[in-house]
Amino acid sequence: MSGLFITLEGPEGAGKSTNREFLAERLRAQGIEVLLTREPGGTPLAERIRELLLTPSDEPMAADTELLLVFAARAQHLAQVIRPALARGCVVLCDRFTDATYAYQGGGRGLSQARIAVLESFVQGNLRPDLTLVFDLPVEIGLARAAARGRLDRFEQEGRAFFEAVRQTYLRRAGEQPRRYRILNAAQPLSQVQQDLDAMLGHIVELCRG
Ligand code: Z5A
Repeated sequence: MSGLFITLEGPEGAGKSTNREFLAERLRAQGIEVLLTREPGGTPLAERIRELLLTPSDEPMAADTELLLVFAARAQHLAQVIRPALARGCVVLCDRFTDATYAYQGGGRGLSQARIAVLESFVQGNLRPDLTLVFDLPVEIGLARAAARGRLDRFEQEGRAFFEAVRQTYLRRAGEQPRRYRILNAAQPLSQVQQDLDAMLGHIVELCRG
């Protein structure tokens, strides 16, 4: 038995967490077993790595350190949570995965996509998401939503150019592999975004049922 791996991606404030819950409810209503998780994190050890990544610090974090920490957390998450759940036949809904590494460490920090691809193969082998939903929205709307929540994390303190590069990397990757990605307009009111998700539900349920 093998489950289905669905990832939710997009810039800050795009509504990934909100819509992850919504999608999980819809799938469970169809009798599908769903596991919700997130990156960086998803296990106690990976959540500790998340803290290192998100907490602002006086010591600047080298881009390579950031990249390796992201993949260290991912290796733990895959071993403890994602692979076992897929082996049980679950649908795994994961808030961010390696597309975020291409977007933030690649697009944002300027690390080479080829170097990220080496680590992707090393840590994941052949495992890639079956479906990736990209919640897309203009940078200023996402940053305003993040700012409205209060204290900014280490990534949210970056400038506009960083987030523009993040957004463009997501859109480029989605354009290159249209079979795997679906782009949602996350600048719309939440009710409309969720109508758009409902419109995709038939396709997602079909994928879940193999
Ligand atoms: N990161 C990385 O660099 N490399 C990697 O490989 C990975 C991650 C995996 C943590 O991720 C950081 O890790 C992230 C990238 C980096 N950078 N940052 N910052 P995260 O997913 O935990 O952080 P986040 O993207 O900042 O989460 P977020 O801001 O919570 O975004 P969200 O989950 O997409 O949004 P939300 O929490 O569902 O909604 C945010 C607010 O907007 C909330 O008040 C909602 O009620 C509201 N909202 C949502 N949708 C709407 C609509 N449609 N209209 C109006 N308001 C809305």
